[in-house]
Amino acid sequence: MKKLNLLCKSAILVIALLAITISPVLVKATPAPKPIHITQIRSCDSSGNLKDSFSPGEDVYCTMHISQGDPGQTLTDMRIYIVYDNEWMKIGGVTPPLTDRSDGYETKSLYIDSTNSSLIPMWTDPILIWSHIPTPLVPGQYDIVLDENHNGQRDPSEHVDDSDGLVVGFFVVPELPLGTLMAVMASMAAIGLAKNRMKEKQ
Ligand SMILES: [Ca+2]
Ligand SMILES: [Ca+2]
Ligand SMILES: [Ca+2]
Repeated sequence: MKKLNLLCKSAILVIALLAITISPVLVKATPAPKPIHITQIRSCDSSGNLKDSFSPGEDVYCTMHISQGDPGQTLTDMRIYIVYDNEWMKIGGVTPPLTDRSDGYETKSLYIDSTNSSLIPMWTDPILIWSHIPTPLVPGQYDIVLDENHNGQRDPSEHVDDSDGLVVGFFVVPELPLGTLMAVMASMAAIGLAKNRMKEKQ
């Protein structure tokens, strides 16, 4: 009888030890789902080809690169602003409010399901962010800002087409005779170069 009791106690001890050993493994087996992570936003055409120069009679699209996101994850009501070149940058330590210079900012939500989850990393389908109808695009130099938390300003973790401030997100170039066009582009490039030099000195 004593032998039987000893056997029972040993069995209980082994089961308890197994439970202690296995439980952390079981907890680890259900990791938290990975949230959607966007790494870039870039200007493109209606087919998703990256494009940085548009004429006033064209439409501007953008695409976002998603590096991570488990099924069921969402990002809701992100805003996509088109602003003048570097207009999103801090001035005197103050982050300026974003003012859209196109036909209004776009609102975009992302939802990851089991189908598109398997495609990540991926670029999103092109998103129309500035239509030339009814008003043609205004020539100039622009950046695209992804306001993920839709608070109307560019926070440090939020992406910009021109994230380093050294390159323009995209140009809208006037439709002019070739000679005039070359002169305009040369002057725009010179202005950009001068700005970059000023930034590097700061
Ligand atoms: Ca727009
Ligand atoms: Ca923001
Ligand atoms: Ca671009």
